[in-house]
Amino acid sequence: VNPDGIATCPTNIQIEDDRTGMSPETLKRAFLDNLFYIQGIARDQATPYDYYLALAYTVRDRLLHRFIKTVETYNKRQEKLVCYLSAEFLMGRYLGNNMVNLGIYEEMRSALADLGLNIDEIIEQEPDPGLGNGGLGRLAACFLDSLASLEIPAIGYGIRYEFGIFYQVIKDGWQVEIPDNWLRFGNPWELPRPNESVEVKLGGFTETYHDDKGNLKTHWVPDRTILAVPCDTPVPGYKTNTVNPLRLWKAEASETFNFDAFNAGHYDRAVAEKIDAENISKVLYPNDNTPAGRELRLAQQYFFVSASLQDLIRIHLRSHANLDHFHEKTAVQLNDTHPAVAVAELMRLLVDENGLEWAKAWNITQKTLAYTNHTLMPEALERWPVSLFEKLLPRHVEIISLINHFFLEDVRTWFPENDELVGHLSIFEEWGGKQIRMANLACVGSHAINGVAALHSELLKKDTLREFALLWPEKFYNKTNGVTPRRWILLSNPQLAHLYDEKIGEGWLKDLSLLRKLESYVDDGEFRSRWRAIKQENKQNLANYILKTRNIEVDVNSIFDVQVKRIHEYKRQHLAVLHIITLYNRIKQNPNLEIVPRTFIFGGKAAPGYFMAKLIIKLINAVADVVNKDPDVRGRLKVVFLPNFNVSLGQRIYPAADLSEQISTAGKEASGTGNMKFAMNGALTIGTLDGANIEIREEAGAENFFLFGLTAEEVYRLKSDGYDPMKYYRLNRELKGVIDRIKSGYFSHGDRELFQPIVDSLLYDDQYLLLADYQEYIDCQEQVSKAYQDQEQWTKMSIFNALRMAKFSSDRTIWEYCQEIWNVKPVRIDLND
Ligand code: 4GP
Repeated sequence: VNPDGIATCPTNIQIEDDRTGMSPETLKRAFLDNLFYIQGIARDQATPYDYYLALAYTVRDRLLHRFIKTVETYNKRQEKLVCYLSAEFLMGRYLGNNMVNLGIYEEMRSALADLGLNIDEIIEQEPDPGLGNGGLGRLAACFLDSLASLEIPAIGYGIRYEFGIFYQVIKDGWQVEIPDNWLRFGNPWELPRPNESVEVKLGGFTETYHDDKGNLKTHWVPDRTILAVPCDTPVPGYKTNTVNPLRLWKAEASETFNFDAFNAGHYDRAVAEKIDAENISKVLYPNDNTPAGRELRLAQQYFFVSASLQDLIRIHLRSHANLDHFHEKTAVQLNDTHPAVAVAELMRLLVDENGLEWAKAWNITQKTLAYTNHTLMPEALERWPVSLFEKLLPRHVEIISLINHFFLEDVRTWFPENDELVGHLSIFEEWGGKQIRMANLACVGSHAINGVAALHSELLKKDTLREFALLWPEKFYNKTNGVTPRRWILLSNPQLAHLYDEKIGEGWLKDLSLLRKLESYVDDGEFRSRWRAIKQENKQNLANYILKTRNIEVDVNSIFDVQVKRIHEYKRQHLAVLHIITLYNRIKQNPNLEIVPRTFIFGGKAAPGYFMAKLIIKLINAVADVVNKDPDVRGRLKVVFLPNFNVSLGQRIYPAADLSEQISTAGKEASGTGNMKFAMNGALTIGTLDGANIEIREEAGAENFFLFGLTAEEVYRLKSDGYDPMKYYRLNRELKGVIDRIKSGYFSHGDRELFQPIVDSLLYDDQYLLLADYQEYIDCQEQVSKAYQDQEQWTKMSIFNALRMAKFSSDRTIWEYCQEIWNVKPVRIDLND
């Protein structure tokens, strides 16, 4: 009974007031407290998901004072802020990463162990937030980690999709897409900020008027207003006090329902507007390296861009009288062209809404914005029909026309009578239905343009953005991609991290070049066997997972030969399939053939509308079915397709790989980032001279890399000389045998039609030159097998790869952006300030 005479019930919970303490004892009390008072559940009733939430809240508490202090410090210090505008943030699970960055992982592990709970099992409860398609979205996530770790004032701006990238299941060998309802059980990491909502307008028309000084002005009369509600997720740096916001916008109706319609009994109509508005942030378009080209997609792009820029202007005006110095305090990076409408929207906000003169606004806009290109595929460059743009954003079409007009006027004075050049540079594509070229808009409106690997940046200048590079060579940069070693080494491969810690301390996680100090250990037999033991354990873990999820037994002593990434013809998963069938045919011809056993592991999603990619998944599974069951093969070859490849599955796979397949047609993969994660975890790469492979090979040493295939230059030449894939088919007996086996229906229960589209595309078109690269690929794989037989030598190569990847830490990439493009400095967060 308490002093007021009210009976109290014993809870066995010691109420924990200290929400910042990091000792195992405090953490344990806080966890139990949250389980009881937030989850509202008794321990003996708690599900694993309850434990997850209680743990998440315990960790979140430890982020919040840092988060609040960070924002407070930024407001006070007024240093320049980086804003990363991206339609995708593929963050992966938060819990483990947040504990790692706070430095409480081990404390938490022991606190939970005391309670008889296993931290790894709890971590597995978190839904993997898949708000991105692949490389571009995951890069944004690595960048946020590095920005906070380098103590850079930054905000990530994007869309809070209610449904992320679909969940992939495999049925009868085919990909089937299931909606990803990731928010179903709530999201403990996000903090909705409804009081900071902004209005985003769409549709309608424009009209002109005279302002009080008699100037002719334009006014946008939209026909729809949508509320953008920010939801903030704290993103902590690794062992810094910096916790930056990832601000994702949720679309809501400005009024919940239409009262007049409701009163008149039209219930559907009363809520129609609400449904319409909410649709904008409903679902991520599942396209990678291809534009979706739908009205809703354009609405999504504009929605988050407008909300973010309004937010930035509001932040600026809180402490500045006007926007004259906006660009000195704000750097906005456009992650591909998805947010390129920012060029027009910032102009509109400055000129129409804040009364700046056009020329001044244009200067601010260009100095604020910078653009990163992520793809060389011409079909992937976004273009919007002017008619569609006009329907949603009539004022922006006018603004873009004016921007284009002034820009082309300049071009004509610099290059008189060069209509062809003008045609290439124009923001508008005139033929085949007028369109807006978003890459051109982004280039014209930005002060910096960059590619994501050295070769890619060169090819942008030589090809995709050639005319802009002629015009403004000084605007072009290269920023080779990187990945965060916190998630991709420490969290994914704790044993390897532990080995590093033991030898050189923990400094390598902030400065990956320190790993070079370990190079002398390659000659230490004991070190090498530890290295092998770690790989072996990771392989065993993956083998267990494969057995559990796919019911396939794999040999952990075989080469784990892995290709995980989005399924795309240019990435050439089907080239790897040709290799598998080559080995299979050899075994069928000579069942006693000695071959080095291999496990081929694939994973990746296909865009639901991309027929060939889906057929490639079916082919992989069809070949797997035959090969895995054929007694002649006697376990020497296994083929596994792991469904639903995502960030958390990646964390299992990269550390377990022996061989990393990076086999895109040269000149097609802008950079790749999976290639970096594999190498950091000690896989050797078989790859073409494409994207960042080139730089990985330079860093690891050519002798530690399996190179094959045509160069970008040779690809170009072969194509312009007239490429004839049929010639390779006719002249190469083994290749012919492989294709004929697919053709014969051998992998499709006698159905000769099923894989016909793949066969035809290879024989009669072969855009991605599989047949031209086939023989070199097969020969190179032969060398891989040979090298694997010398385990000591293989281990040395593996060690060199892992230790020499400092260049591919996203810390290095972000630091370069800070220095060369954003001109921003770190700001230290002092919790006692
Ligand atoms: C990807 C590129 O395909 C990949 O090479 C690159 O590493 C990654 O961006 C990050 O820069 N592009 C996309 C896309 O994901 O949707 O265009």
